[in-house]
Amino acid sequence: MTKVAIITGITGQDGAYLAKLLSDKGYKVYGLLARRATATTWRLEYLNVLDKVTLLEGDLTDVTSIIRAIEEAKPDEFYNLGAQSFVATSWRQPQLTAQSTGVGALNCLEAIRICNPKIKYYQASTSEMFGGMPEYPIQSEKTPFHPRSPYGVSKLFAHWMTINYRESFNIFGACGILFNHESPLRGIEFVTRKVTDAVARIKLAGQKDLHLGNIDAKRDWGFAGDYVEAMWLMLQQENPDVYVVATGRTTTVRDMCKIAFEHVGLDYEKYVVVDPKFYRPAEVDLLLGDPKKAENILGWKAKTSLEELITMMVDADLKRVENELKVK
Ligand code: NDP
Ligand code: GDR
Repeated sequence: MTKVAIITGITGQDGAYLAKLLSDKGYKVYGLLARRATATTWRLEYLNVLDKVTLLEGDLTDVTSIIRAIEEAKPDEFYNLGAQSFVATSWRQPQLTAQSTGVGALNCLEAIRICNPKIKYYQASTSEMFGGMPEYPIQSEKTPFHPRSPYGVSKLFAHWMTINYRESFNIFGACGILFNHESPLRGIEFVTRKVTDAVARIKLAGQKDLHLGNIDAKRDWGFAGDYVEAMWLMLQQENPDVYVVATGRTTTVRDMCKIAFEHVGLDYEKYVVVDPKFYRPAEVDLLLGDPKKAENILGWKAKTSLEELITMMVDADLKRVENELKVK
């Protein structure tokens, strides 16, 4: 029997990779498409998966639209990847973030409870829930939470709601606490892609410098293509659970810049300008995940090194900039 999945956030980075993974596995894939003034399906096109998915209009803040989508798709699995996911924006639009990132998850769980409580639910939880407190330099499923942004607080609400719906209504709700993961499909506002795009523009298109915020922050960066596999594995287990998904290696933004610039033969120190405009009201200084549980129980391991990831992203951005210059 063909399995059916709904993905919220299908137009985002992870949504596109997951849509590809599931459709390659033979799933019928539906995606919730939030109404926007301009098309947002470029990532699905990039991975050649747009014509293999069915998009249903809906918004996480409108529970009736989620109920409609479930009634139409009749899914076995529901992956809630939709969110206002940019941490910096969450201070400027805290209520929107709480509604889509936090209450949005509750809306999905309610829709499942009402329509069919047997649907398996995946919640996109995040390492931002830990807040990078100095007393916990390595974070695992047992580390206490201390979110440091409206985004992190909203995600923690969604995380606990998932566990609460499991305990209250026996819904199969799994939470993946994913650490940062990137790809050539990463939004341009996130630091890795901001850097790889700038490297390409400095190399090929005369960009002079790159303004960044806190370059001493440390992140555990992996490849999104590897991480969506872990999401799927969590819903194939007998019981729902919480898993940290990470590489187990942490690197400063500064050293990530070094890798990116060196790939095109440039010295990052000549171009990177520290600009307080990009500092955050509260910073998460250090994220480093312990992925042992995911390794032992899911059999999952990150396959792509940071060097492979960043050079893959720089190469993709070099191609994009070359194509832009050809059109001009
Ligand atoms: P993106 O920002 O790339 O994608 C977010 C998606 O959510 C987009 O498709 C966006 O639609 C959609 N969306 C936003 N608001 C709504 C809404 N109100 N109703 C319906 N859809 C909405 O995020 P990623 O793909 O990087 O991340 C996927 C999920 O995983 C997110 O929940 C994120 O918070 C979480 N996460 C991500 C990590 C990472 O490092 N990437 C790490 C840990 C967790 P549109 O395109 O129309 O704006
Ligand atoms: P993050 O990712 O906040 O960890 O959230 P981001 O790439 O935005 O920032 C990572 C670190 O880099 C520092 N930084 C900058 N960040 C941005 N965006 N722009 C800059 O100019 C800049 N300069 C320094 C930041 O301060 C931060 O320390 C991502 C998102 O995908 C979340 O949705 C997800 O939950 C977490 O990862 C895990």
